[in-house]
Amino acid sequence: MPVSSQIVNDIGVIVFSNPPLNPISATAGIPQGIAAELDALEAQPGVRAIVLAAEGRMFSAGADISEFDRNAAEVGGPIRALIARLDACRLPLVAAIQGSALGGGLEVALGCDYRVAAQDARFALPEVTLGLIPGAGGTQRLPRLTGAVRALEWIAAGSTITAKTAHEAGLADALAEGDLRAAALAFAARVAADGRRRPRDLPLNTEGFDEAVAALRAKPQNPGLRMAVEAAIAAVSAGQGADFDAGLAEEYRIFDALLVSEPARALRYAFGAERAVARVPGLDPALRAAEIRRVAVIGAGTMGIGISLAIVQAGLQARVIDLNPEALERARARSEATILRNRDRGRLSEAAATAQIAALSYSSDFSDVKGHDLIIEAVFEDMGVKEKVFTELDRLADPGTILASNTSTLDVDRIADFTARPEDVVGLHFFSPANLMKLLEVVRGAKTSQQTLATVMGFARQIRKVGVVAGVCDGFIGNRMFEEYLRQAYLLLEEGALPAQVDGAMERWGMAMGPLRTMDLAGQDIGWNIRKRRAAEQPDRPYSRVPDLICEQGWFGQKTGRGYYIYAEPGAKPGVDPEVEAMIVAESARLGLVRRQISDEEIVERCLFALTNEGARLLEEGIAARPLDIDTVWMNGYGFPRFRGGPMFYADRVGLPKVAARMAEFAKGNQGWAWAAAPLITRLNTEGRGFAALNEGAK
Ligand code: 3H9
Repeated sequence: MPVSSQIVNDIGVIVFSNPPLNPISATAGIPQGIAAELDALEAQPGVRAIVLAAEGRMFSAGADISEFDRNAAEVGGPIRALIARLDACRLPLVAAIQGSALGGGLEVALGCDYRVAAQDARFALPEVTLGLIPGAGGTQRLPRLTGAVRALEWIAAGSTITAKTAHEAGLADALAEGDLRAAALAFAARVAADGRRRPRDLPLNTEGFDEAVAALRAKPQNPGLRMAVEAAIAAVSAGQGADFDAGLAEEYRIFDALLVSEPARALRYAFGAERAVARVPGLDPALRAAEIRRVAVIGAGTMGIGISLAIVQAGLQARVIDLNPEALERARARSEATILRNRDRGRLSEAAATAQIAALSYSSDFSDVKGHDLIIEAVFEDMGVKEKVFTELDRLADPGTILASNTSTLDVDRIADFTARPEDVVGLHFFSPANLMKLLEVVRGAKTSQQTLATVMGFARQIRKVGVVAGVCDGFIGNRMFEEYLRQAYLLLEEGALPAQVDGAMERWGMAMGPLRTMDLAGQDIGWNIRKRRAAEQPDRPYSRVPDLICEQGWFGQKTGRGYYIYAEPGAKPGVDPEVEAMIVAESARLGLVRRQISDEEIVERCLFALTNEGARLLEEGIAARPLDIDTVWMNGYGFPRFRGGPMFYADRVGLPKVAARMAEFAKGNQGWAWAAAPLITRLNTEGRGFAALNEGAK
């Protein structure tokens, strides 16, 4: 039974259960079940108060997101009806909260008179992260408990509140010492005689509200979040009139409208996609990931440092191995400085910082690769160097150890064949800075075993990365698509745009950083090397010369002070570089191209549809299993705005027939060969389907 009740002495206890995270799902009968148990308990003459509790590790993860694509009334109806039923109850109500009370889960608890929480409980109204606001009274009841300013700040940021802060702020009424259920029962017995104390009846403190609104509006915010923040301001403001129900109705109206908005659809998709990537097609779901505790990282360069930090941040041991003792010393110094900076900024406790430093060790002796569950190679990107490393790993590593390469472009199958155990070899492509970036491309070689794959997917989760499986090809999913995106950015320069226009258009559209600024940040020299190799390997796919012209000057981006822009120092704001602009204009003339005004719309379409087209090829080739894998890569590794849902989702929203028509137009222009439509796009259009059809069954 998802909801049950009992009477303990003279207190009714309702317990609901919808494992693993107790979403308030109407399909599972949770809101209806709670209301029914309430009816039954209220009808019992001896019952003096009621405790509402949940089974499992958390009180509730909120309304059931998987039900959100129904019509708005069906989404809001059941949970709102439950809370209205709580309002109408004659007996005092106490929520007993363990783990997290999120979104609609917290709103149900706010429909009770009191909240008793475990010491380690967490509270949040995280709806803005889904492009929404709380839609079951959260924007109306929370302000009455904590004051409007605090409530607005928490709702607008989707903040997670600790039990201690919740208690101080009036959101939690008591923190349980020991057993939560017993504490809630004792609390209920104490307040039973006091009658009801509904949050909706409490006075509202609005002191400082206008200033808080002004401060929120002054904060830079991406356009996706901005909409939800404005909605939160409107809803909390609506609660300041005399009529509670009018405020509530306004909140419902705003929530229902947001639910069908494009950003909310995209953010919902992103939420589901980031979880669906863990269910790898063809991988036996019954296979359990082997436990990874000790990891060796070969190479003490930037990637090695970032990877080892990501590992110790997750509580595992990392040993950095590099034959050069000076490189090791530099790595140690940089890693410790990063950890201590995190401590100084309050992101880490003293104890956690000490533990992370202790979990890192360094060795210049290659035979120390022994005794590890996983070895991640992060050495120079050259097949000869990889061959040496993997031959040695094969000779020295314990049997069964997983051997991973952090290569970003090289052939993982060739690397695997340097060993006599290719089934244990896999690609783990981290993104820089590896301690911060969420994405981990897991490259499945032709001989990678199911067990190896299952274990590294488990490892990705352990180190809090979003692991996405890719097949072997030059660039895997992300970089292969990035190549086509950059190709268009460079061609746009040749045809008439300037760097700031290209970047500005993409950033206004929502990309975290425009393509040229990204290259300046990453360092142009890496791309230059790749282009030289590709020029030899793929002479039929010529590249614009613009980036090479800049590299030939030794202008590699931020680290050299110049790239597409001028930088006073690394990390400084990019300044327009007239010399670069002159070089671009001269290149157009050399090519005989008459420079033209290019609209922001064309810039955005060309950069994005180039991604979509290459993404479709990756699907055809089986490099990416589903469109959602591609979208997850882009949202987590390349600053693609979550409120747009990724390049494949976005193309569906534009409409694949329109995308194909625009590509056909572009094919008539400069370097039109790059716009040959992927057969998959043509096929889907013929069938009247979109990429979404290829995601079906992922749940
Ligand atoms: C809301 O409440 C609106 C209301 O204000 C108004 C309504 C009218 N629903 O993330 P995990 C699934 S909006 C359905 O891997 P973790 C998840 O998909 C909601 N399913 O675990 C996954 O399924 P699968 C406000 C949900 O421990 C499984 O549970 N709430 C929900 O890493 C495990 O999830 C939020 O925004 C849900 N609400 O993280 C919280 N939540 O195994 C959203 C999870 O099939 N949830 N699932 O892939 C989270 O942020 C994380 O799941 C959480 C746990 C931190 C709770």
